[in-house]
Amino acid sequence: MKAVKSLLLLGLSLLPQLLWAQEWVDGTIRRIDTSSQKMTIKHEEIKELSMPPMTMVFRLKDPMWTAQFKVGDPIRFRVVDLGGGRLQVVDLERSDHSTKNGHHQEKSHSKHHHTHKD
Ligand SMILES: [Cu+2]
Repeated sequence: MKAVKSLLLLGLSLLPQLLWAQEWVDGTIRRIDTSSQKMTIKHEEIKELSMPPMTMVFRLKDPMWTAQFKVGDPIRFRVVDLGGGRLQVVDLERSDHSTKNGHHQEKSHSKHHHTHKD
């Protein structure tokens, strides 16, 4: 049993990250647990894991994230299923749309009605 388990762990660590965490998921941070390096995230649907939108706890790959992010932050993240119901966030970034000036204006002005020939 021990050999099987270590083989399994070895296999997981050798897999390239892209194979098991391609999908970026939108969410909002609800709670940050610094001591256990976990984050409660209200997340949108995760198709890779066949998971509907919900609020749940994730482990964090990088402990620094507990200091770099705060409750209420809108985020995008990628998650890996470690098995046994343990999910770990392996990529995390803020998805604050209001930080870029003029971004919204640019969107509202980009009309596609100029393709007609006069
Ligand atoms: Cu979930």
